Amino acid sequence: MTLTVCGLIGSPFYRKILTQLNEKNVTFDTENLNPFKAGDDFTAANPARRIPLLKDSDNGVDWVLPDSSAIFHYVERKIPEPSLLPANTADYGRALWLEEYADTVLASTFGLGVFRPIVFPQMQGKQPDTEAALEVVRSKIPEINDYIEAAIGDNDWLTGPNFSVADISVAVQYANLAFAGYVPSANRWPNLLAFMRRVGTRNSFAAPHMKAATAFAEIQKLTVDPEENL
Ligand SMILES: N[C@@H](CCC(=O)N[C@@H](CS)C(=O)NCC(=O)O)C(=O)O
Repeated sequence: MTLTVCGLIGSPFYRKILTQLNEKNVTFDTENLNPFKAGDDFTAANPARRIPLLKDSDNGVDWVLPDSSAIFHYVERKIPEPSLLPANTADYGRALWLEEYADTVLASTFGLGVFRPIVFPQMQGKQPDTEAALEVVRSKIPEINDYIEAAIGDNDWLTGPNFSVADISVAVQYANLAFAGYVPSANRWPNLLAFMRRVGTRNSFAAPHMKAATAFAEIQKLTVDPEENL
């Protein structure tokens, strides 16, 4: 079996799958795939033209699976241990919901609202759109932080006693906010900050995260006035 994950290290969805496979302790290959530059074969593999993609040699050379959620649950079935899905049914349902919430609301608010206006212009030698990003940090992100803060509560992980798909999906999205320069206030959202630190101690997450952090090291970060308590 050779699993190959295609994408870019800056993509939270790509790192979601790298973290999962690292948790499984399996060897796998990676392939650089830039969704903005890929050719027609990318459209054939995924008409939505989004990364990541997964290739699995067990299924033949033409087999390719798009979408981080489809890939994640495919891998869970193929390599069940250690499981990243809660054993308890209620927790399992919550984990699927939080994966969906992270992949949609967090991804669009953090990615399109903050990461892109800060990082993308700089990749083309232009100035970041700091005002646009700050507007999203002020108007949309606090309510998301409140929701995740309450979902964590006094627990280590979002859904039950073990690290799960929910934790990975949420953490990779907050990581991209940090690459753009925004880290939620530790006074206002202490559970969220403690959660991010806890996730950061796992090698499965930290290894791809550090690679991405290095790639964005030179980016001029967003600065938020501490007085705003954001
Ligand atoms: N629902 C998809 C979303 C993937 C996604 O949006 N990937 C971004 C990179 S982080 C992408 O490929 N964007 C290309 C574009 O916007 O054209 C998943 O879970 O894989």
